[in-house]
Amino acid sequence: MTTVLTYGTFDLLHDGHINLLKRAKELGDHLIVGLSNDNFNRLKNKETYFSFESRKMILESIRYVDLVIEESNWEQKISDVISNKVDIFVMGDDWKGKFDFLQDYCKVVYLTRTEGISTTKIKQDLFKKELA
Ligand code: C2G
Repeated sequence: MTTVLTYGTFDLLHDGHINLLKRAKELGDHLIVGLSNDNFNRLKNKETYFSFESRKMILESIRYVDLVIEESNWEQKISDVISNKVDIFVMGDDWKGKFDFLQDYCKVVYLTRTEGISTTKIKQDLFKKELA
């Protein structure tokens, strides 16, 4: 069995997130998502609309996702890779190079981001609509 691991906030879920999860799953048989908890999002300067519990429930309903674990800090990736026997670590290429240190433990793959969509863009577009 090939286990794949990725991380993210996955707030206001959109097709860019799904494209990433779909392609990550296609690299193996078992996809684990490290979901940023509310505290860690504050560390990442990310204001989320949905709580960790809501974002977790939403992710667990996606056919590509087999397990959701909690992401609470920047330092947990090596132990997550080891304890979950991860074969492939995947992130969108906005993170290209940032996680190459994991190559000592598993394959590292950066997938192209989906253009034209982001949680920030959704919020900005909705705000503009509100003003119109
Ligand atoms: N993504 C994408 N295309 C988009 C938007 C996001 O492929 N248009 C990908 C990102 O590259 C990331 C994943 O979807 O791989 C989740 O994106 P975010 O929720 O924004 O995650 P991020 O805040 O980048 O968290 O420790 C790593 C961090 O937790 C990554």
